[in-house]
Amino acid sequence: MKKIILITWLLLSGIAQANLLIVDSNEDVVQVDNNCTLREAITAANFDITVDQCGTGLGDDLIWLLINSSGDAIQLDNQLGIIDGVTIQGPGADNLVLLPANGHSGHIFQINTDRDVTLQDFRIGGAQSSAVDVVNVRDLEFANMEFHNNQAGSNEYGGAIQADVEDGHTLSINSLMIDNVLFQSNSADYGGAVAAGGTYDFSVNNSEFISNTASTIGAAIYRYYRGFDSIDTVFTTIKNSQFKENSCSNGTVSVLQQTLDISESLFQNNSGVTTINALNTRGAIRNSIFTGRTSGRALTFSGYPTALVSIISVEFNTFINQSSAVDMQVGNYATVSIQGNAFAGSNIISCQEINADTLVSNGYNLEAVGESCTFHIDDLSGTHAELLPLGLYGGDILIAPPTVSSPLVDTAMGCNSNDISGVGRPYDGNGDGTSECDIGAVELPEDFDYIFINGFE
Ligand SMILES: [Ca+2]
Ligand SMILES: [Ca+2]
Ligand SMILES: [Ca+2]
Ligand SMILES: [Ca+2]
Repeated sequence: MKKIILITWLLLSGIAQANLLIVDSNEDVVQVDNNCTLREAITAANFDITVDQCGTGLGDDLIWLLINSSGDAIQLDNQLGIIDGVTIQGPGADNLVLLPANGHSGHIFQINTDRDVTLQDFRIGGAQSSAVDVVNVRDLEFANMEFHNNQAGSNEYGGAIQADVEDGHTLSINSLMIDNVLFQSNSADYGGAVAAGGTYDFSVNNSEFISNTASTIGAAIYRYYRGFDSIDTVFTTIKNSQFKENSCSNGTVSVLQQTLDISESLFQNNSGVTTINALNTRGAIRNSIFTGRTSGRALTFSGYPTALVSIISVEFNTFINQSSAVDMQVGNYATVSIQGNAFAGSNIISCQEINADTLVSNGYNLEAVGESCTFHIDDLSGTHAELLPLGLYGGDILIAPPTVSSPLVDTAMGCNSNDISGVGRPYDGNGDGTSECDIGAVELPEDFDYIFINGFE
């Protein structure tokens, strides 16, 4: 049945020339023995030839890994080279892992084609060299995958994915899309999970980055473009994703020269000097939660005198940090506007300007302790946010909703997108018949009982 669905999909998907190649063995040999290994299927797909029982490749092929007993593995003796357009479809990340055999210290995949490549529905673990190394590719997509415990080798960037044009590791790539992928405990000097330098489009949706580390820059993501001309045309989009317990002295997510759009995401218990390090960057950070810091900074913005000033808007986020943590620092050659944020932690200095008049408040911010961010007539300073504890309130992402009586509810203007749970806003949270925006990342729904949903009273 699955096979029929896949073939139908293939026919309907507009791929003029492609074949379905079905892998039915978890061995790693190329040998005529009446089966089809992954290495045989990739060989058939690369050269559009017939290999053993795989069938014959033709154009941009689909390789289906029909190895779906729970916990199955393919141990690779050396890297798999992809040199033609292909989709490699696994049986689910829980059902199949690709890992290096003893003695293989190279990549799991190396991609070198001018066609599109998609890897989906399997797991890669334990690579001692960037798990996926990109030399050339057109559109590259990872979907429904997991990367565990992969580490970059010496002089490599990106423990899981090395796609860095800017620093010379990758020659060409049109776009990199990451959708529903878990990156856990990967490491590198630059980009513990992903190194994605260059001018191509980079997007992350619905993904998790947990316990990744980098020794130099970007525990989860390293995304630098060092030119000074393309700031408005280089896009980094991060949406509906979670970054937890990643560690690097210089940023969990480190970006240079980008138009940045971070929304509906959770940043929790990341360590190092800063969670987001945005240099020479424009764009917006919206509807996200930054929590769990007792020192360092959640957001750091600065620039270079040789470039256009970086301009960021920070809107409708919730910050829950304590002690000496700073929620946001505006450094040299950066300008930041804030609106509708809840600076809800007990830290005294939520906003820090290196130079005067670089932070602009457009109102509707609340600051629990102090008044470092709250100087607009429509801001609230020294006001407790009255949040419920960070927890799962019916969704799949930790949130800290306002209580019904919170001063956050129905006291803001200008929220024109979803809250962190992806729910459209505003709602009428105070029951007066008028739907207005709540300050912070979480919009209190109408007639919704969080306490009941959360299972305690
Ligand atoms: Ca064979
Ligand atoms: Ca082919
Ligand atoms: Ca509301
Ligand atoms: Ca209302």
